[in-house]
Amino acid sequence: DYRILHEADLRDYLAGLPDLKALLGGEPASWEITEVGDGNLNLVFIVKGAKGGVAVKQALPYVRLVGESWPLPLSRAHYEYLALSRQAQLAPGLVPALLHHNDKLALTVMELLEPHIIMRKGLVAATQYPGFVDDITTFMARTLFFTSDLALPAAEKKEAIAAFAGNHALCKITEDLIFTDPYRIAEQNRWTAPHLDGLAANLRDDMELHVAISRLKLKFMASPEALLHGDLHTGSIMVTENQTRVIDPEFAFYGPMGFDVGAVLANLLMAYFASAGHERTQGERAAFEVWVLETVDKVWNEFARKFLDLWRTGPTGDAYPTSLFTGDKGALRLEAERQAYMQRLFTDTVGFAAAKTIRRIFGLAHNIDFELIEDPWRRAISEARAVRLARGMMVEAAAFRTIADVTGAARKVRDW
Ligand code: SR1
Ligand code: MG
Repeated sequence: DYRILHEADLRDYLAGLPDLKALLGGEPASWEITEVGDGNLNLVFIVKGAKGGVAVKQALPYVRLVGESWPLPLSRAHYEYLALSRQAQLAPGLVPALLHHNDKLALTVMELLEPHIIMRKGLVAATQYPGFVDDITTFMARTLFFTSDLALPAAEKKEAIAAFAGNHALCKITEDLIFTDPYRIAEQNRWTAPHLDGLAANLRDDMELHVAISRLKLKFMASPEALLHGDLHTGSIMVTENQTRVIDPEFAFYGPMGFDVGAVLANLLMAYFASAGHERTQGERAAFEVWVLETVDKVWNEFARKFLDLWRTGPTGDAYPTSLFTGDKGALRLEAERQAYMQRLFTDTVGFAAAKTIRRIFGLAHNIDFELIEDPWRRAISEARAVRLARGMMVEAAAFRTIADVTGAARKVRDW
């Protein structure tokens, strides 16, 4: 039953769904339909009628960025729908409203987010988002805590892991493109050449880095701690000045929490390093860079505060049974253990943030933060700074004890 939908086909399909037809309003022939997808994998249509609009996402049976030579299961649309539904329960108002889903067509219809834009585009334009920290930390704290063994009975957690286990083709993309290819010769790697040729060769020869990235890969593959978004970069977040919506969870699966938190931090840090390469006044540049680093600090600190708060006051899962931590002595010991847990999660986060940075500079999929810096030397300088910080964060993740250690190191590298 699957077919790739084109405009006319989509119009007929939506016209056959009474609720959506009413929401759009007017005659279907008058609906304005535009394909706007600029991501790596899917088709995305904006449909506007006399009364309202919707966004329609359809998975293609291959990787859009590469073409039909790289097939990819349509089932990712099913997992994206599952994840969006769960995230909507756990973090209401922070994901787009789901209006319709069709597994066979690998198609999902969602609320049209207007006037939201992709956050990465805003960051490239040096826009500051005052509501972002509160929203993204609520999203991460709630989706990660409530799907973990800290909050769930073991059987429920295991059923939930199983529900996402089939999304392994998307995990494999991450395993290859983030955790393996940038560190070896791979056909699809690319970088700002020849400026970064030497750095690329260093990565391929750096055994400490190879051990560190392999440990992270193992953690990614073998630590089903919580339901991850799985691709939580600033291209998966839509914003206005005061609103945040997390989109595109097609990489969702049960994995290590630090992978999501690290993705957010890495993409903010890349926006920070890219800033020096973009045309903007000195004043704009300075204000933006101060804001981004403050945001990095606050994202970790607020996330940790909210997560711990949920742990102290929320439901109790089968890990850390309350019967083992009774009385004042038990309460004190459990609180110390919570702090130790957060420290381990921070170390994971630092390592994953580094991995998410290096892949954007030497792997297949790049980001516009760097790509839109026209002058290759300026681009390469921004990228090399990001790699310098990332190398240290990956190999010596545990030496970064607080987020201030990360932002402090970023400031030093920025002036390098
Ligand atoms: C072939 S897919 C490349 C990348 O696009 C997605 O956004 C993920 O980040 C993936 O790694
Ligand atoms: Mg995406």
